[in-house]
Amino acid sequence: MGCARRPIDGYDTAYDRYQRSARSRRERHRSQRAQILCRRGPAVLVSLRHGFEQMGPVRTARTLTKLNQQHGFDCPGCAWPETPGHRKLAEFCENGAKAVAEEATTRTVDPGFFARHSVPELLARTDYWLGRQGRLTHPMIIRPGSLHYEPIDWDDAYAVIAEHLRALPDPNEAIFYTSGRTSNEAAFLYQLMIRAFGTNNMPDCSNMCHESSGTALSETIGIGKGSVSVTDLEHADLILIAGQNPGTNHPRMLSVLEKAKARGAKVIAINPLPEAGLLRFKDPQKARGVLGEGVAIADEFLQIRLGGDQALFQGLAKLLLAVEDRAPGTVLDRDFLDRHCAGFEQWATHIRAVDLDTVSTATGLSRSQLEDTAAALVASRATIICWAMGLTQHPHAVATIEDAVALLLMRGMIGTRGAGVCPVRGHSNVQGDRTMGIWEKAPESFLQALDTEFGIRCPRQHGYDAVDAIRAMRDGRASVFMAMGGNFLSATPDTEVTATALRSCALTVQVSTKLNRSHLAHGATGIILPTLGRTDKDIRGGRKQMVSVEDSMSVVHLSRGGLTPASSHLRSEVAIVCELAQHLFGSGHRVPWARFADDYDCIRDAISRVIPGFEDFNTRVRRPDGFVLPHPPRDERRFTTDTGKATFVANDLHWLPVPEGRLILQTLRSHDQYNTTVYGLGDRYRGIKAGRRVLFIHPDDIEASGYAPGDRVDLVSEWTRPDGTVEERRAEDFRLVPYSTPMGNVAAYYPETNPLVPLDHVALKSNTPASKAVTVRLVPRRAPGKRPDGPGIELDPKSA
Ligand SMILES: Nc1nc2c(c(=O)[nH]1)N[C@H]1C(S)=C(S)[C@@H](COP(=O)(O)OP(=O)(O)OC[C@H]3O[C@@H](n4cnc5c(=O)[nH]c(N)nc54)[C@H](O)[C@@H]3O)O[C@H]1N2
Ligand SMILES: Nc1nc2c(c(=O)[nH]1)N[C@H]1C(S)=C(S)[C@@H](COP(=O)(O)OP(=O)(O)OC[C@H]3O[C@@H](n4cnc5c(=O)[nH]c(N)nc54)[C@H](O)[C@@H]3O)O[C@H]1N2
Ligand SMILES: [Mo]
Repeated sequence: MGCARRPIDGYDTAYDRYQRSARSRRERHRSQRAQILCRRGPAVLVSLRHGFEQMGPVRTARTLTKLNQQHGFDCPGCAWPETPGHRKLAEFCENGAKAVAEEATTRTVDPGFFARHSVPELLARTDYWLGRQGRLTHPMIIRPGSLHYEPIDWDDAYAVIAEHLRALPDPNEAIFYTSGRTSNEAAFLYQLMIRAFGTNNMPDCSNMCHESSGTALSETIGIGKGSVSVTDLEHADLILIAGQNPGTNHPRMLSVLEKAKARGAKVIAINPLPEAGLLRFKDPQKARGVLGEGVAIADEFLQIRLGGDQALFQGLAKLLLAVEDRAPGTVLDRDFLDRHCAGFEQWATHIRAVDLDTVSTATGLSRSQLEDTAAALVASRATIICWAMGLTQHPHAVATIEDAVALLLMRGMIGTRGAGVCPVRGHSNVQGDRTMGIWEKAPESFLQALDTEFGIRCPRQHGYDAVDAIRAMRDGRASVFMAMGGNFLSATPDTEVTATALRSCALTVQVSTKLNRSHLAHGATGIILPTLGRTDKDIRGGRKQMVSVEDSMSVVHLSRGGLTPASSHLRSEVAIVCELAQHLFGSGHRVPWARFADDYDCIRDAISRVIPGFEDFNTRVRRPDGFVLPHPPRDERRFTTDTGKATFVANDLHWLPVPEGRLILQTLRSHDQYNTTVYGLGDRYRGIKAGRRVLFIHPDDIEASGYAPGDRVDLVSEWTRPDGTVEERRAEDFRLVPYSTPMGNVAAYYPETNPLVPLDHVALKSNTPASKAVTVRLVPRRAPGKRPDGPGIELDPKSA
């Protein structure tokens, strides 16, 4: 038992405790699988510690040995694909295992819990505390004027919801949110129910996430998804990783990058922060965890200023054009440009006018760094650009990504081996949910196919995205809000505004696995419907049902939960949608809801007739590694844009200058959270031991603002309205942590900082909150001595 004897990071103690306390031989025997996992190293040990704490050793072993296996369940962590073919026993990472432990916990939040704790009391708790209380076990309702949730029967809950929906003067006064964990099957039925009801109001987490990528990619290459596979990454010469922290958020990606490097690929990290996983790495599946004295994944680190990436991509394009001018034929793929592209000449003229000094100012990078990077691009025969939230959550995010695409197009580097675009998705099925029609502006072809399959008439008017949904509730244009998963209140910007918007609703409904802050900002009536998660066994129609998901690289595969659910009252998301639809539409509706609820194969059959690429869905999804959806640029260099060509877009250059006496704040994830779910209060990759209310700031900026490292301050954000007046928002009590970040650029954790993000501060075209580009200033604390690590998000409990 290597792991028990080798104390690393102190994480062996949970295992030791178990060894001492294991009561029966049988339990010991069953834990052997856990021991096998133990031998895989400390990152796995951290996973086990979380597992043991939340669900005990036996359930931990049973769970982790099924994670990402062909007959197991898909990791609810991130959307990074599994390695096709032979899978390792531990085909998961530390953070995936934490996500699983969080869901598979044996702790429960039952009616007694809600009787003990009123909503105002729960509002004063931290997000960390809320998340640790366990799985929701019963449908609950809070009635007008009450301070407590109380139990309600499923049928009664459906009746209340259906009644509210039917009473609306216009279906567009209802809003239906989706988070990205929802399976394909549930998502397909959910959007069907919503459209049959009569609205396209389907905001989803994508609106806060990769919407900018989808928008930019649709405009340039005709499809809003990435064009590369894992194999492409392994065959690339050069991989740029911009605005992404894979060591924390997509750890399994690092193993692929390591393989690529072994084959000679060069990796360039573009980030304001020296993120640990990129700069010091060890395979999380076989060695001492991502940290330790590992190797650098990145060959080069460009410490870019926040929001400087568009300037970088344009500057690099200019340098590449200059090389082509000096040595024609060395850079441009003329054949590809002539055959497949539109707008190149106009774009090139625009790019030639870019001023490289401006690029240096905007990026904070020296001329030689730019030239070296350009040289690496010229030398590479196959380049991949990967990115995540560091590019998408800026005001000029869409233009930035379009400029990244142009850098590849000019060299013909799309639809060839080892090259292309790689937006790395977040939620494990966020891409699949969009494919299934969770989209406020789904295309006509999709709506028509639904009409034909089900004999309904889908509404054509575009619906609200997340930001517009908040505006609609705030302004009284919507009064019923339903969420399929997620934590709308904490994930969206402008927390106070969003809370007021939700509280102004007549009804809010949350389909959830765990308690979160959104349950506490409810409408006059609030309902919680507890649901099965990815890990749970789902028995319907007398047999075990399976669902499917689509990963970041368009691979669709099955997920089968195997654990005994936390309570016998839980229902699957599919069942909840079907049962609600039956209450809403009555019997005899054209959609066979009852059949769908009892046989998920029937849902897949319907999907196979509605959505291109899903032909023969039930057969192909049962293949060991599932199947890959079509992607015209990747498969046949076909571009389904308006012009039928890959499009160069000439974008004006934007960046984020730092106003005098102010700082630009990015809001990001720690190593110990999953979006709004906080696993722990530390961030060991950034050296934070406890406490999430920290501000990472350049030491000179601390000094210039008259503070000392460790001082605690309030943050005030500033937002200039179109009429020139300035709005201010405040978040209290952040500790100043000197850190390696560009001058004028600071970082702090989401969701604690969401109250600072103005609702109207969004990316052009994608309407994504620009939560990595918030202008702030430091001010002395308003309430010194207050709680050191208070509620994740400050909301006034009295206004509940
Ligand atoms: N363990 C864990 N895994 C997760 C999640 C989680 O919360 N926890 N969340 C999931 C989800 S939904 C998503 S979308 C992904 C998110 O994955 P990431 O995008 O990696 O998440 P963030 O923490 O927002 O990190 C953004 C990164 O971009 C950098 N950055 C910020 N602004 C800029 C900029 O202007 N330019 C450049 N070049 N870099 C910039 C930041 O320094 C940081 O490294 O992860 C998914 N996986
Ligand atoms: N300031 C700032 N804000 C951000 C971001 C940022 O970087 N900065 N990132 C944005 C991004 S990228 C995203 S994706 C969003 C995330 O937004 P969301 O997806 O809305 O938020 P999560 O925190 O992932 O949702 C967690 C909740 O989902 C529920 N849940 C978990 N699993 C299941 C399930 O299987 N079924 C159901 N029905 N419920 C489940 C649990 O109740 C849990 O409390 O946040 C966005 N907000
Ligand atoms: Mo995301």
